[in-house]
Amino acid sequence: NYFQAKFPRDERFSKLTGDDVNFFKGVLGPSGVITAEEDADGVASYNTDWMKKYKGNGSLVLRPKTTEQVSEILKYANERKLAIVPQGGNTGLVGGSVPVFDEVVLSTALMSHIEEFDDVSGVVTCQAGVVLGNLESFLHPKGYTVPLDLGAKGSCHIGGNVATNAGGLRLLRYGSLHGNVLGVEAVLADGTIIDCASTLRKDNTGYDIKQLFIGSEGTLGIITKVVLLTPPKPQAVNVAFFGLRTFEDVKKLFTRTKQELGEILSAFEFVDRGSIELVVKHSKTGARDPFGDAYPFYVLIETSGSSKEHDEEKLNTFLEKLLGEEDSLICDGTVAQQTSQIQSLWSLRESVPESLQREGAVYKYDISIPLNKFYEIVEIMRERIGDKGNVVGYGHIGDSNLHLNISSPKFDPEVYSLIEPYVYEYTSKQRGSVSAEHGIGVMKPHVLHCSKSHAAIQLMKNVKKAMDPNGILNPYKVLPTHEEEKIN
Ligand code: FAD
Ligand code: 2HG
Ligand code: ZN
Repeated sequence: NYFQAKFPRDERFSKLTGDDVNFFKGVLGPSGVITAEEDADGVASYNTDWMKKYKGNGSLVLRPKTTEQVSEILKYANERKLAIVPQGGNTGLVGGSVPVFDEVVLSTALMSHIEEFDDVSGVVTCQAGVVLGNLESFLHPKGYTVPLDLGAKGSCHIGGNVATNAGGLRLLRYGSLHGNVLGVEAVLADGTIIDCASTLRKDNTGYDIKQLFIGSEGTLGIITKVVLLTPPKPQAVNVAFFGLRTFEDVKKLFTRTKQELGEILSAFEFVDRGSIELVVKHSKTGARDPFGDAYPFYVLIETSGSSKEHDEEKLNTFLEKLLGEEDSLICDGTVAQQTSQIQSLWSLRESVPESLQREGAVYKYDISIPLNKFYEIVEIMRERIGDKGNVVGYGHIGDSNLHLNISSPKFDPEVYSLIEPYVYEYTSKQRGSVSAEHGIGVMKPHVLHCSKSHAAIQLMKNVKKAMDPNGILNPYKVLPTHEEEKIN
């Protein structure tokens, strides 16, 4: 834990009493309530995030099963002015899912029912707490799949995905959740249930209210139900991995790939040499360097289509063509033949975040940056940090989304001051985004202005005030506190 809030607890919020706990036990029954008094370890895990960077001091966890229970909880909390943190799978990377001080955690862990599936339209309706990987397993035998895929799919909840507008590895193919989510049911701070759980693709009846909840990170309402449009499961998935000399070549390869594999392309992911070294160093499954020689840059291309032979042939021909060209863009390349090989190649990309965690303290930046500047910030940071830390870059080239990560054996204020505010100011100058896909949480409210105008932030505040006048939903997150605004 090395995050220290630079603002005090908001004293408008009440402190939890025994009567409050008894009320919640009455609503949920004893099994739906975990208290620090009765189960300190149980509560501790809800207070700490996946990175172990953020640690709150909440003493109560509520685990409702139904929308009506969520509504009763919020109505009471709003009247009593008790602050609430919604929590899904707790895999968020910006500290949004855990208390900052003593907020009550409302977990969707027991809201895990898949309610309805239409096998003609592919529309699925489920409770917010369904684990993404479980939803995928439910859909696959029916010939469908989820339109988003993340390394955290074994733990993250669909409600958490919608609340963060998670991007992930296949956004390039299926687009963002703003397009794939057809409906949302949510509970407002005062307990009002907003039923926008439409299953329609077209519905232009005024403001599209559900969009407000997508990416609102638990600050506008608690998502209780999600209606998702799911695509057919591809019949054939192929993966190729390339080693390249320069980042210029990575960009050229992206253009060529779109031109030559466009209609079957489902991912174009990038890792640099430093990232691969971390994966190999920390692998528990014996991950190895993909090629005999080491290269500065690597690209993973995935295709998904309806004919294995056809796609395989297309990919092989593409690889042969690239290798055969004078001044080839690629130094080496391989196409996976079997499922196990596909998995090993994917794990060279997907295991980077976990490998980084084993290095000590990790300073994580998730930025949208134009492709012509994509890798420059990694090189600048290497220059600035020198041997005080390890700087790596990887991410979703297809979406211009760089994951810049820096690690040091333990949290080092000097390293930190070499990174921030520099990275945010640099991103702002390129008109990039300080959060491409992970959200703002408690990590970035103070730099929201780097990517949003004053007027836009003001409008966000007005929306928050209209939907949660007492500010009980996920306080200190997304919108800057008064203290943070004074610093700017
Ligand atoms: P949590 O972490 O529990 O919560 C995240 C935020 O949403 C919090 O602010 C919380 O208050 C709010 N929230 C949760 N549930 C609800 C709800 N029902 N109603 C209202 N608010 C709610 N993210 C990407 O975008 N792309 C990636 O490729 C990606 N890969 C990852 C890989 C790893 C290994 C890890 C650990 C994380 C990754 N993430 C990625 C980040 C994270 O997994 C996503 O942000 C995910 O969508 C969070 O889901 P969750 O259920 O864990 O939410
Ligand atoms: C990914 O794409 C995730 O692997 C995590 O978004 C990124 O660790 C990160 O910075
Ligand atoms: Zn990512």
